[in-house]
Amino acid sequence: MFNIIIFGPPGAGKGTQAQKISESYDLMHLSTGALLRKEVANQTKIGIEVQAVMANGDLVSNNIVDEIIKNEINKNGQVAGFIFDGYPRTIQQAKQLDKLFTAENIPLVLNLEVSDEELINRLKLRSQESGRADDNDVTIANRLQVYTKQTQPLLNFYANKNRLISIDGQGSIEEIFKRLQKQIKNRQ
Ligand code: B4P
Repeated sequence: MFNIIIFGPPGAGKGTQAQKISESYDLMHLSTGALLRKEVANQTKIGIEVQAVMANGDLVSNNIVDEIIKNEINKNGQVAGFIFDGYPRTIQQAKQLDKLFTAENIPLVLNLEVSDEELINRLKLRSQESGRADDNDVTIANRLQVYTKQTQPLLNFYANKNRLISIDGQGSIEEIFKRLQKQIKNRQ
């Protein structure tokens, strides 16, 4: 089993690149953002609980996302591997995820590096058509702050475990995908 975490701030291109990696390497794409948006759209118990938090650009509680991920992994035990997109976002989530894998198939972390200016431009552009409750000026600023405070510390966590590879996340989608493929080939 081969597993990858695609990491980066909001708007770094995680969703975009995760989809391409999923198709090319036959890995199951697990996006916590997409899974949570589905709960909201279906107005499930979880969806009702998390919708205001998400619309505000804050993080949903660790217990909810940890449970969603654990269920998805258990449901899909036969796949060749997973690509985690938007998960983990806190140290607690990272520790929880590690418990689900053995040393041989512990996920590799591919970090997309993008300047704040470019992130804001991309998210503002997406806000014109996405219809996402969290794609607006105030919430975009909050999401970047939340990333810096709660998610960025994971870079050190993974660097200390020699699992972190940082990639230039600026350029065309195809250019970035080629950079990612090169790193995946080296580690597969
Ligand atoms: P996510 O859905 O993960 O949203 P995101 O961080 O904005 O990333 P996304 O994948 O959408 O953006 P991408 O970079 O692909 O999370 C949404 C919310 O869910 C969170 O704020 C939180 O409330 C909750 N949540 C999710 N996971 C959680 C967790 N683990 N714990 C707690 N809460 C959680 O794309 C951005 C834009 O850039 C797109 O329009 C794309 O087309 C464009 N783009 C991509 N690559 C480009 C390139 N190379 N050049 C130009 N544009 C590009």
